[in-house]
Amino acid sequence: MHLNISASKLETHFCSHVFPITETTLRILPALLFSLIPLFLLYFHVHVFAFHATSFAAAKNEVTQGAKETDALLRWKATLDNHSQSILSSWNGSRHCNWSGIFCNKAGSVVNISVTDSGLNGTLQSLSFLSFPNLIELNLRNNSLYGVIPSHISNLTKLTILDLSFNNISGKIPSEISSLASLRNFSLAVNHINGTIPPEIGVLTSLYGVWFHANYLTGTIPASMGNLGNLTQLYINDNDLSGSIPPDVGMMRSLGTLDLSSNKLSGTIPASMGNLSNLQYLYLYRNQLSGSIPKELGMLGSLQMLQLLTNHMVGTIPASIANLTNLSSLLLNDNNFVGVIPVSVGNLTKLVTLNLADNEISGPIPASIGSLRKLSDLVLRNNELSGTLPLEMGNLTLLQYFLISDNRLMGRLPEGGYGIVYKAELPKGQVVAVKKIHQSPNGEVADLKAFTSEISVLTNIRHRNIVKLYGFCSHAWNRGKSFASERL
Ligand SMILES: *[C@@H]1O[C@H](CO)[C@@H](O)[C@H](O)[C@H]1NC(C)=O
Ligand SMILES: *[C@@H]1O[C@H](CO)[C@@H](O)[C@H](O)[C@H]1NC(C)=O
Ligand SMILES: *[C@@H]1O[C@H](CO)[C@@H](O)[C@H](O)[C@H]1NC(C)=O
Ligand SMILES: *[C@@H]1O[C@H](CO)[C@@H](O)[C@H](O)[C@H]1NC(C)=O
Ligand SMILES: *[C@@H]1O[C@H](CO)[C@@H](O)[C@H](O)[C@H]1NC(C)=O
Ligand SMILES: *[C@@H]1O[C@H](CO)[C@@H](O)[C@H](O)[C@H]1NC(C)=O
Ligand SMILES: *[C@@H]1O[C@H](CO)[C@@H](O)[C@H](O)[C@H]1NC(C)=O
Ligand SMILES: *[C@@H]1O[C@H](CO)[C@@H](O)[C@H](O)[C@H]1NC(C)=O
Ligand SMILES: *[C@@H]1O[C@H](CO)[C@@H](O)[C@H](O)[C@H]1NC(C)=O
Ligand SMILES: *[C@@H]1O[C@H](CO)[C@@H](O)[C@H](O)[C@H]1NC(C)=O
Ligand SMILES: *[C@@H]1O[C@H](CO)[C@@H](O)[C@H](O)[C@H]1NC(C)=O
Ligand SMILES: CC(=O)N[C@H]1CO[C@H](CO)[C@@H](O)[C@@H]1O
Repeated sequence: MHLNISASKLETHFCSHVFPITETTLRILPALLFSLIPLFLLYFHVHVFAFHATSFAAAKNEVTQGAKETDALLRWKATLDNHSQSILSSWNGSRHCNWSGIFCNKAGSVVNISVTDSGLNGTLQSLSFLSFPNLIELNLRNNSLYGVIPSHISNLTKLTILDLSFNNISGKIPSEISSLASLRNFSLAVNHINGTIPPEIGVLTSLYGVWFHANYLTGTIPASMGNLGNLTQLYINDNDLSGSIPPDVGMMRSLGTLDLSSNKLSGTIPASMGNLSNLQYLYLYRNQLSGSIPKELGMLGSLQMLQLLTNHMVGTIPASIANLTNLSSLLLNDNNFVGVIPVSVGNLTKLVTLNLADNEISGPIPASIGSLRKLSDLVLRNNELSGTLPLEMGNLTLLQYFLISDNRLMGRLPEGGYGIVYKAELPKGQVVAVKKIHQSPNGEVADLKAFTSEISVLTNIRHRNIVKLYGFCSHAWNRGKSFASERL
């Protein structure tokens, strides 16, 4: 028998000439043909000669280019530690297109260097980027590279994919990245990069994805990023970015994911963000954002996740939120929101998680909440909610976490999917209500969650109609759980 119950805390945790056939042309046609024959022969000669000359030159260039590349790769290999050199044992001899991680075009020039997850230990400083004019992808993800990103990376003018994530790279992002005009995917995630995001990034209009998360970036989000009209994914979370979110962010019309979470951003959420009509995931949590939720966010009809938790936001939850009918996760907890839970919340029928905890929200829990049939986690604790729990809540059959402590709620827990109450009498003569939690088809875990949730409800509601929790026990042997409460 456990008598002290504390409900577990929920952490919600991409070659032909056309002659116009006129009467004149038809009349001069024989003469025209005659005059064309020598011209045509001459053209053929010149062409054949030129072809031989260029192909000879090209072949020669290929050889020199290939030798430059081989040399550059071997020189870089020699700067890496012994373990890395043994991993790159195939990097030997002159047939570099056949080395592991090296991919060439038909002309035998390197287009792709992809050596990932290999523990390569060394710096990029000694990699002669000028030797790879045809490089499209440089992927050195998940190695042990350290040191800075050399400014001569700018020589990789055809680069489309640059992935240096999961290394120990430090220093700043060089402004010379502005020369990488074809860059689509740019990942520096999980390194030790500091300094600011160079405003020059705004010229890289081919960018599709930017992953700079989990570094030590400081300064503000450059307004020039508004020029990145093709950018679909922007992850700059888990850095030390400060200042306010520039309104220019609203110009990145292709954005599907915007993650600015866990920074030091302040100021208000710009209303222009309502223009991001393709946005599906918006993470702004763990910052110092203030002001209220702009009603324009109600225009983000594609939004699936809106996570603003742990900020300093104020004001009411706008009724326009009802427009976000694709939302599955709405986390507004740990702010200073006031006012009531809008009745229109009932329109968010795809919601799985709704967390409004640790705010100053008042008024009743609207009956419309019973329409949220997919709801699994409903966390409303530590607010100023009052009134009784609506009977419609019994319709929430998938509810697993239901935390409503530290409010001013009263009333009976509606009968629903939680189980049946039995009346029982203890040996001492006390009459108790015994509730046996029915076995969940999903097994113990789901059962235990529902059980814990209900305990939380029962420990926090005080009303003459509701029983005081007396204790609970878990009978593992029959896979059923029950608890007893004092009768009225
Ligand atoms: C690396 O290998 C070279 C030659 O095999 C050796 O001289 C050197 O000591 C080795 N270095 C380390 C750190 O093991
Ligand atoms: C490189 O190739 C040469 C000759 O082909 C061979 O003798 C040598 O052992 C190779 N080195 C490594 C590290 O594989
Ligand atoms: C290099 O080519 C040879 C045959 O052409 C092949 O047997 C070998 O596996 C290749 N090496 C690599 C690393 O691809
Ligand atoms: C580069 O090589 C890697 C590894 O084989 C491959 O996954 C990637 O698609 C290649 N990149 C390009 C641009 O072809
Ligand atoms: C990095 O590579 C190692 C193997 O070398 C692997 O175990 C690890 O899961 C990889 N980490 C990431 C983040 O890809
Ligand atoms: C990489 O090499 C440096 C010295 O060359 C060494 O201090 C460091 O521990 C190595 N890192 C890893 C992850 O092996
Ligand atoms: C960035 O980190 C390097 C060490 O890795 C340090 O020397 C430099 O001062 C740091 N710069 C900033 C702006 O913090
Ligand atoms: C987006 O990319 C397309 C080609 O993929 C390009 O034509 C267009 O200019 C780019 N748009 C922007 C805003 O850069
Ligand atoms: C709701 O969405 C529609 C269409 O997306 C838009 O016209 C309307 O302004 C939005 N309403 C609010 C209150 O944001
Ligand atoms: C909610 O949906 C109902 C019907 O589905 C609609 O009449 C009502 O206007 C919606 N509320 C809001 C605030 O969009
Ligand atoms: C939802 O709950 C209410 C009150 O318990 C009930 O009257 C109503 O029939 C339920 N709606 C549906 C569709 O089950
Ligand atoms: C040929 C070329 O583009 N060279 C450049 C390589 O990168 C360095 C550093 O950015 C530049 O100074 C060179 O002009």
